[in-house]
Amino acid sequence: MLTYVEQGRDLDECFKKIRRRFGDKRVQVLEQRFVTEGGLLGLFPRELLEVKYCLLSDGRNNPFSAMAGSRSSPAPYQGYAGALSTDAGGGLMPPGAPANSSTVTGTGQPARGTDEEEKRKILASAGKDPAILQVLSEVRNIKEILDTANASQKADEHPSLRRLAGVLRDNDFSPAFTSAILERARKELPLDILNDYEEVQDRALEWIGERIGIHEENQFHRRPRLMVLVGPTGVGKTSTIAKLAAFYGTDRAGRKPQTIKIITIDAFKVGAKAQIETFGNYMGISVEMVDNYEDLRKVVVLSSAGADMILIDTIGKSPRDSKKLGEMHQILSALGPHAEVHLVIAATTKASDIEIILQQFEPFNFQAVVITKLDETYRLGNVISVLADKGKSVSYITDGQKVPRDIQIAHALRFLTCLDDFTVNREKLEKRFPCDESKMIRWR
Ligand SMILES: Nc1nc2c(ncn2[C@@H]2O[C@H](COP(=O)(O)OP(=O)(O)OP(=O)(O)O)[C@@H](O)[C@H]2O)c(=O)[nH]1
Ligand SMILES: [Mg+2]
Repeated sequence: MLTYVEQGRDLDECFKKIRRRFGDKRVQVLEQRFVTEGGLLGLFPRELLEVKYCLLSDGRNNPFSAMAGSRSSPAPYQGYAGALSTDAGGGLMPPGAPANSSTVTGTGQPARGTDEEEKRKILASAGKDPAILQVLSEVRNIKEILDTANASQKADEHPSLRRLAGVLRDNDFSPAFTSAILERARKELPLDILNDYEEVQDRALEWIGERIGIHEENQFHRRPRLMVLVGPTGVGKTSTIAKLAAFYGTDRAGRKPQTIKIITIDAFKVGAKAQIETFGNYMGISVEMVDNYEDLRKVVVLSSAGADMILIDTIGKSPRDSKKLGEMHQILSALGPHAEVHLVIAATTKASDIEIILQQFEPFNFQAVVITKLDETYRLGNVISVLADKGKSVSYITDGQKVPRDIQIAHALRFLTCLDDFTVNREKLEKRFPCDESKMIRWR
């Protein structure tokens, strides 16, 4: 079997190159991997996707019949060099091909059952590989962009909806989210409302707000309440721990101050200890450092006496580093099933990366997401779209570097007022999404 290799920024670019080379011939992708290339003295290298593939003839003359029988070298995806579409499972399929189309065995007979099983296995293992997740996510994005572009170019689209589509896109809402809002507008808004753009955007803001999941704080915690923050590096976990400690540990907002303790699983990072200890000393909060399961278990038991709440800070983990994520997961299992896990994500993260972060941190069973660095972006559509799509809710938001001031309990209105190019009718939205003052954090 002759195999070929193509490199590109992403799968789309690789397929374009394959198409240039082989026209509309069918291909079978055998392997995908990221390779680094170039760079000056090893600095600033470029990461490229490398696709290994072979040409497919039709089923009667199958060029990879030997491979189809080999379970050790499965073929992750099939596709045409010419065009791509994704099947329900995220795999690439030739346009128009049935979702369960199968490869052909060495005898020329379709091996539907085994290939279905094979495909499931491949997709399951692909679902754990961040590199493949990235590729799948980008392919899905390409498809969504094409779908929305087609939808918004409809000649008979009302001008208000065209304008709304543009504003949603500029705010980085995903094509799927944008399409859903436009579809709802087409269905629900009569012509007199469509003719009034202000009214159209008010409705759109309401619909966006409805899709922002807000995490309801459990009022009846076991004592002490264990709250853990996990997430990628540098997103603001430690700063948020300090903000939370100040919020729950003082009588601001009319709450009874709670006795807080902090544990940090961050003993490896230079300066990490000093960072949180300085804050702990200032606030009179005890801070413990641990780096393994046993010590965490012991420290939690010891700290539990007299504590209302134990905040656990963790070392930032790259979502690409499955091994280190696994180690952190193992250490945190010392907390038992009652710990509340919050995943911290910066609002500046692009949508496809948020998807990967959510997926890679899923084993931590996080109950909610903390969105940080709201002050650093005017585009929140990425965060809103992905969280809505994945059904995740937000517990807190932070919008600045000042400890303890720059934190709030999550609220739909806070997201809506951050959107660019929308004129927010605050009064109307406050009625639609009322603020429970007792839950607000008011430092300012
Ligand atoms: N603008 C802005 N900066 C923030 C916010 N939250 C945190 N930061 C800044 O982000 C940087 C990293 O914050 P940390 O709290 O150390 O982040 P971390 O997630 O603990 O980092 P690691 O422990 O290295 O993974 C610091 O400079 C913070 O001041 C925020 O809401 N807005
Ligand atoms: Mg930290």
